[in-house]
Amino acid sequence: MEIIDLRSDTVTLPTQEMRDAMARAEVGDDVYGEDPTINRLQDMSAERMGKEAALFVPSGSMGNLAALLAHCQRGDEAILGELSHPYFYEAGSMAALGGIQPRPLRNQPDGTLLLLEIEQAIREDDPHYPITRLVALENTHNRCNGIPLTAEYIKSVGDLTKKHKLVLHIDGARIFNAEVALGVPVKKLVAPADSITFCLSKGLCAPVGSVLCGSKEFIAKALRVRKQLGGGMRQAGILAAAGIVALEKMVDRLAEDHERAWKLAAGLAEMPQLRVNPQYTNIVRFKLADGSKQKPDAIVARLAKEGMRLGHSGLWGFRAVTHYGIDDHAIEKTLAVFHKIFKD
Ligand code: TLP
Repeated sequence: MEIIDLRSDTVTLPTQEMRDAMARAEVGDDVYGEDPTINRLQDMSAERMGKEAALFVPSGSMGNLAALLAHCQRGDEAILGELSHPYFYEAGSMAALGGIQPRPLRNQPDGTLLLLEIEQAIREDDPHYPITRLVALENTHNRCNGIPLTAEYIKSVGDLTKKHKLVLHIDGARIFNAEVALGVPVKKLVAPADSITFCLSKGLCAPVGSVLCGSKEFIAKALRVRKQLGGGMRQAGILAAAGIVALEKMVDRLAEDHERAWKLAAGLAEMPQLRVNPQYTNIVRFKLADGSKQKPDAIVARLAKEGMRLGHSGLWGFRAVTHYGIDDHAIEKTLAVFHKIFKD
């Protein structure tokens, strides 16, 4: 059966060019810093992000955690959005493994945190309080409909963190979707940040891996943390080779994913049974209209019978994510199946 998998852009498969590059990759022991392909990917990543250095890590979650552990001490506080990935979806790792206290603030519908609320959350120097160390932003913002944060907003948060001698980390798992959607170079988007994690294995289709970027001093600390977390890999140049193809070949085409997400959102919005959130990049979030007789689980099961997979939870409704494996036909078929479900 034809499978249309809209659950996430994490389901993308490596392209043939990636598989060829992986087969040919020159490798070495990266724990000794001797894998030439990883070294090349790290250099390219640092260059692309406008930072001094970079570190290849197995996942976005490890990239965020390594950043938090390298920046913060036990008992420090990290200000971040209540809908942000490190707070919502990383199994409480910063608290469990780093003794870092998260200070969640309300995310605005546009994914931002209010500057005033950040400023109010910064602790005074008082032994009763934890030390505020870090602010984290997410760009694009998954739970906020994949919205990209603008360079102006990020700069205003960077000005604030500098003023208060705090660190700014960006979870840029989908930062290239932001670059493409805003038409602003990624270097400019991340310039105010002290560190940034971006993912190679989402819309960019590499099978594994994320990259953490920042100053040389910060990356040296993060390298030790990566080892503590068991993330020091050996001949992983075989993975980095796919990451290099991801960076060189897969960024510009993200515009196609955004266009298809727009078509999907527009088609779903025509159905009175659904309420579709605003769409910005490759993420479409929607819910059943109030009073609907349909049950979300039944819809998911019915879609599955037709070979279609969607993200769903009682907490946030449906999520459909477009990616390299989703073509125009997949969008048309998805819309046709929804029409059929609502007709029956
Ligand atoms: N997000 C996944 C799930 O974990 C929710 C997805 O399907 O979207 N930052 C952001 C903004 C992410 O969306 C994700 C993955 C991560 C970090 C973590 O990346 P991985 O899965 O590589 O640990």
